[in-house]
Amino acid sequence: MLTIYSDDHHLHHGRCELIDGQLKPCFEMPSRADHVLQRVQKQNLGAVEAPKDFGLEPIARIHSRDYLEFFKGAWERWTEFNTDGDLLPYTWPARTLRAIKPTSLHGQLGYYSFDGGAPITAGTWQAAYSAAQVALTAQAEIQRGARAAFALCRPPGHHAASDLMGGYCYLNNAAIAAQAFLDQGHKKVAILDVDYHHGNGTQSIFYERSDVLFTSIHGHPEAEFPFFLGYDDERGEGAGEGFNFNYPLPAGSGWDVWSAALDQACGEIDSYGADIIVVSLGVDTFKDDPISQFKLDSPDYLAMGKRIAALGKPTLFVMEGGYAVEEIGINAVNVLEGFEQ
Ligand code: SP5
Ligand code: ZN
Repeated sequence: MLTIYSDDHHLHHGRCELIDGQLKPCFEMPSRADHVLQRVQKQNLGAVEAPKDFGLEPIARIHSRDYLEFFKGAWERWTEFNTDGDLLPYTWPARTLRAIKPTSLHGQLGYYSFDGGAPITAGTWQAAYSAAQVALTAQAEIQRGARAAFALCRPPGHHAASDLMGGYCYLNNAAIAAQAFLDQGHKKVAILDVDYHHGNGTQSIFYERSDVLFTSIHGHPEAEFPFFLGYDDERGEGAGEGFNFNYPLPAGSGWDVWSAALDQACGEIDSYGADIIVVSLGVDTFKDDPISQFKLDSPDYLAMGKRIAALGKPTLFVMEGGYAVEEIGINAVNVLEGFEQ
């Protein structure tokens, strides 16, 4: 399987995030992608290539122009404040406030985010832009006839909505790739989101559409980030009704419970008749993940890949979360190896 990877991800290295009342070093760190790349090479998964540049247009098919313009220019505006911290939001238009776009940098940052977990640093735009190109380059490989490809994206994307950053995500790499498949002639794309967290951004982007089926297995939002989306009664709206399937699971879920949900999600993907599968591949379901509560073990990821392969469709894997840095490579590449077995 071909892997697409860009060193540009090193340009994004947020300093800290708020965890249990303390500012801690960001869990979403550059070494994550480095470990996955090393494992790809160690296991001889296949060639590793740099992304091509497809420009901004395929990104603008998913993200609003005003959001992209804000994100691209935010760091430059922040340098005028002459502080050395990351750019982080601190006020959001929650209930009782107005969702209007203020003129100031921090007002706009609150307007274009849903949490304080997506710090903007000097290189964040370039890193996120390159991650989207990584996804698009892997997508093009499948478009040319490959059975599968691996987009080793960092920063991740599935929490990012059309005009919102959050949850370590800025540009929704999986959604951008799914849209590219449709724009290049495919009629039905299924997204299978196996990250521990609900892919709220991806769901919201396709919620009123029937050309993308969204399925997600994740920690129950009653108790887990992102809290405000990901319940099983969210089935899609309008033309999208019946094309959204959430499988929220309790803390402590292991492979037995998790794989039963995977079977159900795969059943929906089969019935839908997808041409293409896009997998939002987070491995924060691992038992030793520092911020998550599922109990998958490394061999389970081989079984996961095998089950996804049984769908029998061309499959694009897009890297999302996973914070047990020492094992992230083993677990992510196990999915890919399980798929190829
Ligand atoms: C892409 C992705 O996986 N994003 C996840 C963002 C999660 N942000 C909230 C983290 C809160 C962690 N709380 C853990 C408490 C441990 N004691
Ligand atoms: Zn996650």
